[in-house]
Amino acid sequence: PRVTTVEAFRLSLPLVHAFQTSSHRKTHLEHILVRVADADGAVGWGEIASPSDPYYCSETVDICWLTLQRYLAPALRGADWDHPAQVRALWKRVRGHHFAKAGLDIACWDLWSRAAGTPLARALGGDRRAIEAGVSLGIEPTIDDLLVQVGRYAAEGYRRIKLKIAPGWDVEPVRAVRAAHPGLPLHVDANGAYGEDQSEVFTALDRFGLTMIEQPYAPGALAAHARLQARLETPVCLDESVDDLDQLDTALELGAGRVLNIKVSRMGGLTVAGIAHDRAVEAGWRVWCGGMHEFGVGRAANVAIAALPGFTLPSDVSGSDKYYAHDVVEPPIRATEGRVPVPETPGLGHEIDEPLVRRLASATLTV
Ligand code: OSB
Ligand code: MG
Repeated sequence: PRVTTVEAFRLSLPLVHAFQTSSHRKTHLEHILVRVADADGAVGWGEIASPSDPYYCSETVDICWLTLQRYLAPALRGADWDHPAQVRALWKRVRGHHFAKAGLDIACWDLWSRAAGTPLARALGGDRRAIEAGVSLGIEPTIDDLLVQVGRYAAEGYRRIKLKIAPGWDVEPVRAVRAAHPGLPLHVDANGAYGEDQSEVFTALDRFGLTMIEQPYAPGALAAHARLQARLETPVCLDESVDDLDQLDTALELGAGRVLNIKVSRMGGLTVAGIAHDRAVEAGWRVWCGGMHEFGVGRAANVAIAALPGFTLPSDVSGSDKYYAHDVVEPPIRATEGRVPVPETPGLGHEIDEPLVRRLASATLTV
């Protein structure tokens, strides 16, 4: 294909329940949807799910918008490619900017697999018919509020619950949730909020039978993660620490964990996410698919990659309804008894409500 038009739409959707992490609180999320069209009239959609503020990563919505307009969309427009795995070479001179790259990468995979009549999951090499879903719960005002949330999602049948932790909100909430739900698969995510001098928290958390401790230390602290993993029973999971294949190589070599959270956005797209999956599984790590509170477009891409055989732990691909009252795709992503079906229809397998996207967009650009 040869992409002749790239369009981008900035849009903000209200969250059904405010989400608080170690760094900030959100009530709305603004993401960028991208639409690519080729000379034959084929269309594909992608999502740039970067946060609005630079607290999870340095890329923000504003920065993605500029990078897309100035570098990435012009590099894609007019270029010939046979397979979507080739498009990342078009912007290889651009360092970083993985969220913006991921949006275009997803759109090219969608365009190509739709035109080929193939479901995206199958095009990526995934054979699952459904994937196991977990939920990620933010920091709540009180432990009782947290127990209400946990009870609700456990009752809906989600396969595991992840709790955000931060200094001052760690051992006590985990103890309370564990006491209320002794057999529930449970893990924690610190988003890098701890220093190695606070590692006694993880010694305490090691006694609750958690499936993993996600990103305890800062992203660059691979050696510290390796030291922690060496003395814990609980597997350490890396998220922010691994945003390219070289960091993955270093993490595997050091034994900086035993689990990898693979995010399509953080890795710069589906192609790299697939390679990361192969390498981590080959090295004996377990992998699962993380999320960035995506709207339906990005969420559908997550479902597709999570259909690969190595994704053996439940993924953060909860139903659209956990976050948004009205999603931009039809049908919305639905979890039933903690399982999300993998679409059998071409491409992302969900139709984008294009009139809604155009109506809600606070800004649009065309390259
Ligand atoms: O660290 O996994 C994270 C959301 C935004 C930024 C970082 C993270 C998250 C989540 C949400 O945990 C996962 C989801 O999309 O359901
Ligand atoms: Mg995380």
